[in-house]
Amino acid sequence: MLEQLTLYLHKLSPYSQKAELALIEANAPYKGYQIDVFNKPEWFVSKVNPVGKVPTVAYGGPNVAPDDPSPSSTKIAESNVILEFLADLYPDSGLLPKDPVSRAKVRSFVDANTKHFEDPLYGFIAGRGSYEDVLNGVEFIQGLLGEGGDFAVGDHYTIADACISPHLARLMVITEADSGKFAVGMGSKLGEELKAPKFAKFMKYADRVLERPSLKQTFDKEGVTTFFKTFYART
Ligand SMILES: N[C@@H](CCC(=O)N[C@@H](CS)C(=O)NCC(=O)O)C(=O)O
Repeated sequence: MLEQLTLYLHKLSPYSQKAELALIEANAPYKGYQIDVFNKPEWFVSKVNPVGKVPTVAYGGPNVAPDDPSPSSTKIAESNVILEFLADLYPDSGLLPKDPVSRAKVRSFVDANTKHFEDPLYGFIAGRGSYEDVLNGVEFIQGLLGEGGDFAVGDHYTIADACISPHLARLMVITEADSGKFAVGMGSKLGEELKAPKFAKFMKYADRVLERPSLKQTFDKEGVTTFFKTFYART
């Protein structure tokens, strides 16, 4: 029998959203608990995650209140590790396919997302990365997308889709709202450039995963737009 699972998250955190997406797609029961990452409770750092980051999962142990975590639950940090853990907990969810080749493809996609898409995207939003690196990342990801299947790998939602969808949602925010620390107009320019036939496969994939109920349920578009406008305000 599965044990209690508490997800410590922040509603605007893309990394937290990855974990929530996987939990929802697996139909998994969980308790979500919001952590104010700008003013972290002392107990979160001392009892849940010494690094103080969300997402973090507390799995097992007694069914305690999230703000009174038990030392006997296992604490799991890092969004991609959490995705793998959830796929292991729910082997019939399809979050990881059964056959070794497809599993390797999903894991390669997760790795590529971190290196080629996630990092360049937030570098660009924070004003320390380049526009070209984001476009190169889009091209790299597009090259990994399978033919015909609706999802990143094959015809089933996997942790590959869960890991990239929060970033696709934020990519669309910066192209629509031009909000971020990059030069004025570069977000809109990116949006225009992505409409080119060259990126059609990537955009079709993005549209498809952004339409999923799990994405809509976990994405506070207005909150993220405001956050990008204020936290990454141009000075
Ligand atoms: N590599 C980590 C990144 C997690 C992360 O940076 N989380 C941010 C929120 S988006 C956080 O908790 N920041 C608080 C802090 O760094 O003190 C993951 O994939 O889980």
